[in-house]
Amino acid sequence: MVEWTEQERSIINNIFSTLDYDDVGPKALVRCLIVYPWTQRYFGGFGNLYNADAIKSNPNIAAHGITVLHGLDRAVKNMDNIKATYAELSVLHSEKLHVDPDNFRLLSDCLSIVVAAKMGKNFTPEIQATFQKFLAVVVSALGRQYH
Ligand code: HNI
Repeated sequence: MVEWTEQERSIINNIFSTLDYDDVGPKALVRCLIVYPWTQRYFGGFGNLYNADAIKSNPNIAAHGITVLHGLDRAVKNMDNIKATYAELSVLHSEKLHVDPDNFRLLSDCLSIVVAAKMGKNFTPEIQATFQKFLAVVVSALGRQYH
C-alpha cells in the first residue's frame, strides 16, 4: 500500500482545492491529443480533430477534459484506497474503451505540465514530486484491471 505523509496529503488537497477544473482539464487533454497524436484514435466520435486548432476549439474534447479531471477527485478523496476506487474505471478503459494503459502516463504528464504552467514558481520540486507520486498511483490503479 502507498504511504502518504501529512505533508503530501496537504499538498495534494491544496493543489486540487485551488485547481480551475474547467481550464486545466481541457488544456491537459488537448495537449495530450496534440503531442501524442495516436491518442486521438479513442475520440473518433468527438468531432473535428483535424489539427491543433481544431482540437483546441473542440467542445467535446473540452468537456471530456473536465470529466477526466473530476475523475481524479475520487483519488483525492480516497488517497488510502486509490486502487479499489478505480477498479471500475479501470475495467471500463480496458474492456470497453480498449485504451492502451501507456496512455494514462502520457495524459498525466500533460496534466503535470499544465499545472506547472498555472502554478509558476509555486510549483516547487517538493510539490512536483508529490503531484507526480499521486499521478503515478492513479496511473497504476487505472492499469490494474488489464490482463
Ligand atoms: Ni478516460 C471516459 C477518467 C485517461 C479515454 N475517463 C472516462 C470517464 C472518466 C475517465 C471519469 C467517464 C467514465 C464514465 O462515463 O463512466 N480517463 C480518466 C482518468 C484518466 C483517463 C482519471 C487518467 C488520468 N481516458 C484516459 C486516456 C484516454 C481515455 C489516457 C485515451 C487516450 N476515457 C477515454 C474515453 C472515454 C473515457 C474514450 C469515453 C468517452 C465517451 O464519452 O465516449
